[in-house]
Amino acid sequence: MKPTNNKHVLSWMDEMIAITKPDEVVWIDGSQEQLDRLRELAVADGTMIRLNQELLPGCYLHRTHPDDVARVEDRTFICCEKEEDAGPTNHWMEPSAMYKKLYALFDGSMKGRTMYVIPYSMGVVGSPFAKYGIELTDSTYVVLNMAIMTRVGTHVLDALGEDGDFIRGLHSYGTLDNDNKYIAHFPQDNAILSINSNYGGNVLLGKKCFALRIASNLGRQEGWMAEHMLILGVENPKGEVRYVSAAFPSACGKTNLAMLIPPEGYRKDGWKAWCVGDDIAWLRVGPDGRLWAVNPEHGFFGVAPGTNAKSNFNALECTKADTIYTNVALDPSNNTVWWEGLTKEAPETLIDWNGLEWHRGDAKKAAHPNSRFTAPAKNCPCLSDQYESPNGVPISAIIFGGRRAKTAPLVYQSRDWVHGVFVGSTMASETTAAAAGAVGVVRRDPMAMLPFCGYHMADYWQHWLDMGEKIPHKPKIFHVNWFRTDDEGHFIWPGFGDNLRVLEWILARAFDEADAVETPIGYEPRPEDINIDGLDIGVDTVRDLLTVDKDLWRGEVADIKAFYAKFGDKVPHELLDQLATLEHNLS
Ligand code: GTP
Ligand code: SPV
Ligand code: MN
Repeated sequence: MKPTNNKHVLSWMDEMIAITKPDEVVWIDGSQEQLDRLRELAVADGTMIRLNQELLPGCYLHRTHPDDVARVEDRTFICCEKEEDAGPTNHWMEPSAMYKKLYALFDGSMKGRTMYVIPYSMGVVGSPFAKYGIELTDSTYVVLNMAIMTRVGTHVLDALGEDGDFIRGLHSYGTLDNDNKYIAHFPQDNAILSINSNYGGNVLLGKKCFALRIASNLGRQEGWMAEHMLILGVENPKGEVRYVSAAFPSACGKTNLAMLIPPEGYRKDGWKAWCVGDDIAWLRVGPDGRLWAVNPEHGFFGVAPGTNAKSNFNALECTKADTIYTNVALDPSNNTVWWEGLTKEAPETLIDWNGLEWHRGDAKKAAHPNSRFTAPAKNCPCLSDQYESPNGVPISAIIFGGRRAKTAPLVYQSRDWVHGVFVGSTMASETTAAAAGAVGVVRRDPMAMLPFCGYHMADYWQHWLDMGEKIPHKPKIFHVNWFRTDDEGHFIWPGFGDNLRVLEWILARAFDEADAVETPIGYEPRPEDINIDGLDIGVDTVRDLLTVDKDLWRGEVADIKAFYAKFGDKVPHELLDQLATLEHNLS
């Protein structure tokens, strides 16, 4: 018997079954028994390796195809009706042409395979923020990851009811043919088609595809925002919890900031940090006129390399049970996992992410730089008690940031909302292994949404400006950079837990409790306003980290002009005015 009467669900499924021709159709009910059976199946057919169940209970390792290790921005399409609505930063194809092309690729792609039907919710089921999706997939890896990353099961179908609408997602790993790999989004139909990949962000359709690319379209129509942001609660010694959300590009520190452990002196004084989310925030104006954020996800798909007990104790704790590791190294001595940065010294012998023997000192990496863990949110020792709150948490500060070896200072504050939107729209960062392509190249990544905005980026900036008009009690907007380097290329700022020192100033500013100095780019703390007690850097280093090098910034202005030029006359005039002000301030 089918677990739903919803006619939209059933008619769409009939269509997709006719195209993909699976041998069998299995509904995912969300029960542990069913997931256990799928884990058995995935181990039996080699999709996953069962790890040491005493040391890592419920944990498994998956290795992807060596050419299928990251998001593929080149193969990602926004298929809205008109090309100009996708904008210059998205790949576009006319929807009917894309459907035709992809349904030909999906034709019979599930022959000899099982189609799994995953009803899932982004957000707490039944809450005003929640949105529902169904992903059809032939990958047990996708099912088991979705069961961690989202709320999955029959209760979602119950919430949909007989007539409710949902986001349609169809995935087949196909043949993993790179030349025919497509991640295609159809905003008019709330539909996503993904074929020939079996890697994270390309195939866990609730995540970037739905919760950002499709949801950004919904947010624009319905007056809310879908952002690539962490959500963090900072509790001060008075016991007040103040919330920030922060947008950093992929692999630029969201998970780390979201789970930070306060420095020792701060802990002694009673500071605490609470994680609400590490990657995606949906933001709406509340009845009280503040901006409220929920994390629509149910788990963390985090970067493994660099995660250790010192850099991110909480993330490491998250991965100790019921976690799926992707492309990390296997330690055959005890059937556990390893990645670069987990321990100072690697074990002598490992099986690398390709499944090949690896020896300490080998030049190649044992774990892929974009290897990841999929861990349930409930594993997080610092999970906020507001994590499941149906209305989310009120945001007092929005923080933008990126990886900049020079140019961007440790922290600055925008003069107002419009200036903050300008700061977000001009964000730049060195590229990372999270997407296929070159690493370490500076590129503009507005609001960390370059790969995730499901419509024209300049319309998205306008939406940010419009939202500003709708939020009576607007969060203050800041920019941070943890990644300035010295002449030898070493990071100057200690980062990680010590980033709380910067958050302290940010939150004090957000509540009008701290002073600032004006610079050509915005407000900055005085160097002595950043607490460095217990650090081995001095106030002069902080002064260096806060310098605004006018020459570098004039170069920045030229680069922003060239970047804005790509968007033609669609760039909101408010942002052009901000650019003119910046140029004037630097002259
Ligand atoms: P996505 O999941 O790809 O969206 O990435 P993310 O923004 O959550 O990135 P994450 O927190 O996983 O950080 C990625 C890399 O940045 C890791 O290698 C971290 O070790 C490094 N990193 C994070 N925070 C800091 C910091 O404050 N300072 C320095 N130097 N490195 C950091
Ligand atoms: C990112 O690349 O920003 C991620 C990982 O968070 S993925 O889900 O693959 O997009
Ligand atoms: Mn991300």
